[in-house]
Amino acid sequence: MTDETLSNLLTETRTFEPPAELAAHANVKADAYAAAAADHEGFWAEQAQRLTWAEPFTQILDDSSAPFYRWFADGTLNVAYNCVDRHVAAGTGDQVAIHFVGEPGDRRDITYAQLKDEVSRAANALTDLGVTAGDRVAIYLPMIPEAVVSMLACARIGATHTVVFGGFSAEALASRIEDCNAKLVITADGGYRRGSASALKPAVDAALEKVPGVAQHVLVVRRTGQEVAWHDGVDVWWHDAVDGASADHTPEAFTAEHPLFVMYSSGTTGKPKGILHTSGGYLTGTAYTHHAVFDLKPESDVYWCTADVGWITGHSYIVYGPLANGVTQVLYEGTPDSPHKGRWWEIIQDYKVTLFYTAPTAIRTFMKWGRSVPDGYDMSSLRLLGSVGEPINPEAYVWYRSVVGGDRCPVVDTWWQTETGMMMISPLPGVTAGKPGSAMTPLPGVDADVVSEDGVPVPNGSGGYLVLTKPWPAMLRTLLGDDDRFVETYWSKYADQGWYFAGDGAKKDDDGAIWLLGRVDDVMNVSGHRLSTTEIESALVSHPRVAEAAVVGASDETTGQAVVAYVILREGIDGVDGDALVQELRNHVATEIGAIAKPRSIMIVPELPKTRSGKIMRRLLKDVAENRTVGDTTTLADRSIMAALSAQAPRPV
Ligand code: 6R9
Repeated sequence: MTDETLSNLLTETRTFEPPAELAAHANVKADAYAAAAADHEGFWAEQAQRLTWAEPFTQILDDSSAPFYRWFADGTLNVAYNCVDRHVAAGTGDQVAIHFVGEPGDRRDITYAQLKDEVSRAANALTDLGVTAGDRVAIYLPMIPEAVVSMLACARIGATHTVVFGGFSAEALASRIEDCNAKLVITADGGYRRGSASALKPAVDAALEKVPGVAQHVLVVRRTGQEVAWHDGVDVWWHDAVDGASADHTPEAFTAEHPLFVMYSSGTTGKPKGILHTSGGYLTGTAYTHHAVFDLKPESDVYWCTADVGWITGHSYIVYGPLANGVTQVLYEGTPDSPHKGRWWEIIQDYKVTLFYTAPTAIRTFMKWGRSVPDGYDMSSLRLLGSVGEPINPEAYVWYRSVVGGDRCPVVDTWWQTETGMMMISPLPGVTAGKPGSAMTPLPGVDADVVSEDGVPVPNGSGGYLVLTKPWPAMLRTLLGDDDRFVETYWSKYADQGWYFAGDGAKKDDDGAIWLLGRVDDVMNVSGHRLSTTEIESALVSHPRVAEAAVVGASDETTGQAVVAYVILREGIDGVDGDALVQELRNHVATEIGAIAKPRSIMIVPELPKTRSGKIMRRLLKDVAENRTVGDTTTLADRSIMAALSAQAPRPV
């Protein structure tokens, strides 16, 4: 973030008080902060009572081998039972759990009773395919109900799932299947995206060829009906295996620390990190925050989170938190502009959505399309709006509040991470006044601070690094197979204090409210998705023409940041068709990682700016990418390089 944006942010003075009606009936009132501060562990033990435990826990937090914390460790539960069966047992089996809206217009309502049957059938089918507790299952599906069912079926039998976003390439899928040693892959023939059927199964076939001998079976949902290559003995149709299976399945209880899922996320090195979450603490944290931050009234609210289940937001706030709370929610398969730009607003109107959760990048896109689109729909059902994934700029916040929320709905800007599992810094809608651009204060039971390089909390009005100063139940437990990297990445910077280092810059305003300022490491945030500069650099360098590559995140009006790459060619530029090569390199990144990682622009350069010790100075490349006067170049080994680079305008593609 530039200094200019930073000062813009800090001169933002608008505040919006909680609506009186919401405040009067809010699920969580101001006293929760004091209660949690007085007894941190007691507070979370109380929240854990939202769940149904098979065997109650006797110990709350085990910090004996910190930072490998354990929560509720001697308690046992079944996560799927908590998300589905117990609602049926409580008599709300006829309530709709999922209003599914397919992109082509097909719709399906699934009640909790039906969801219980479907999850049970899938659990039996998985067992028949040889999956047992402790095994790993990779899920590579579009946003269809089977994605939710698959996750819950894994949870039900104690298998650990890893959901790989459908936009990722075969290469990325293969590395995840291999890294977590997935025994089964669940996929579909394809899904609908932007008005056409796009294939998924071929990527699974290609992935399995790259890592032979890992997955034993591929379970395939028929979604689009497109032709698929078939491998007898390996491939199994979902409708054959699941539809015919018994709907009777007794959920087994697992310990609270039983691994629930692994979510891969970009880190600062080329290799994605397998972030491991477990059961009891994770479900407690997501259920509580979903109840508190959305002020959820399960009997009357209709909730919609537009994230994909392939990301943590989909895990925590489509599947686990909301279903544990017995929500009725919308699940939408497609894109916001298919078949028309009012699709989302139409869905809100049709289902009378009351609670809506989306990302700033989507809001900025809608701003570009103009308010006349949402103005054409009746969205008076909405009562609360949420934002997640990246800092929301004040203008987008105000537009969201006014155009979508009719100036009556509070906006909750929720800061959290794949690693935190649950929302950490956010307003409570009935308590906290909202300031456009600020995530405000840590939630009850969460302890965060903004500190200097050497670990001193900064005074109000100053900036520093965001840290989490106490363990929380939904925290990641480790990085799969790499405890050292877990300790090194999150716990080494402030090891003396025992604080979790989030990797985000932040500022406290004069009232102590927290403003997030973006990543402080080499991780970019493109449309709310985390991408690692190093990962894209290594994808570029894997192309035979590329000798060296440097990637930076440049600010972008719509996507927050955009990928800008600089490459040095192996045999120089002579005789090269630059435009064709740039196109080829962009496609190469899409093949290696996925379309979301495609650079917005690639500059072919003769040299990269480096320090004398050989470190690429990305800060300077960012200046060029953002058309700024290049900053301090005194540490450069060769200062003439920057003049040459600046003279070369980014190649538009
Ligand atoms: C949930 C999710 C985490 C990173 C995080 C931060 C950024 C997320 C934010 C936000 C400012 C918010 N981030 N929410 N920044 N305000 N409300 O997005 O997880 O994909 O792991 O990304 O996203 O930089 O460190 P994940």
